[in-house]
Amino acid sequence: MNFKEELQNRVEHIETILQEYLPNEEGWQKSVIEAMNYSVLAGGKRLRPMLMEETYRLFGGQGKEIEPFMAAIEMIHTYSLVHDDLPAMDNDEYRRGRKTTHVVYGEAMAILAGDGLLNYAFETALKSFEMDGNAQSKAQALTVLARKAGIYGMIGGQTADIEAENLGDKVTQEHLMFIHAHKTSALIEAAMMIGAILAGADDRQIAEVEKAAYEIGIAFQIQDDILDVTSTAEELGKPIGSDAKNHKTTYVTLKGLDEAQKEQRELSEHAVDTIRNMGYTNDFLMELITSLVTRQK
Ligand code: GRG
Repeated sequence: MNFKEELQNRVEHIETILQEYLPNEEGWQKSVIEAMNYSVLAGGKRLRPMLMEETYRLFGGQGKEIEPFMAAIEMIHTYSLVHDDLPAMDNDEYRRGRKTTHVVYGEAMAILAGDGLLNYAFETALKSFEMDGNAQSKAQALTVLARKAGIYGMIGGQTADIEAENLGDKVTQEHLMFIHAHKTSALIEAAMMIGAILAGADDRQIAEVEKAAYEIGIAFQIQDDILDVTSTAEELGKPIGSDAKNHKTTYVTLKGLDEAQKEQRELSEHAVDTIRNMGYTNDFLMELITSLVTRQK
């Protein structure tokens, strides 16, 4: 089987898991649940649950306890996109090739859908305690999920990002790295660390995974910045040029396209080496990481 087919199989497998864990659209809260499910099922690369499961497999994990965490991280990621698209933030009309949640359901319902997804993510992850597996590892995984999504992770990064918008070209490399490390890498770190934790990796291995995931996240974000300049709206499923529109300093504006591409390749290669040097193999994971550098959407 080739990489593209394997990737497609994994996306389908993740979407089956998501369907299983998403709430039923019923009751007086039906509207918010519809908006939540619309947002999660809008498509997307499913990168975070994929990285989580592949890291779990890398360290020999075989159970189903990973599945509620896979659904949970995609719910948290989706909530962040729903809120990021709101008029008070980026005010975007399209995402994943479809109208954004606030355009379809109204602003109030989009805020609630984001809140609902964030909370439901933890309700979902907690279901892993009803399954086989080590309860202490699950508690550790929950701790990582909560922290990396919060003020010391993604929300912290989004805060620094919003403040950077008012600074124009005065944003420093240090400020930009804080944004990328927290807004983008933190959730990727959570995904891969949780995979490692649930598979029983030791503390040193978890720390190595965190380092590799940090680099993957930065490389992923640099490609996001590059695509905003070089891609098309059809390919991306969202408007291009939004960084320039919002006067954002990005890796590309700071370093230029060539240097950004070079650094991104180096980061990704280093991440692959870090994982290889741990002595475990997962060819699909390696190819997935490498493919992120050349992704077109
Ligand atoms: C609102 C708390 C809060 C956080 C928002 C994720 C985020 C933080 C903002 C979205 C904008 C952005 C460019 C974030 C950087 C991370 C990133 C590239 C997200 C898009 O992730 P993909 O490409 O999206 O994995 P799909 O649609 O494929 O799931």
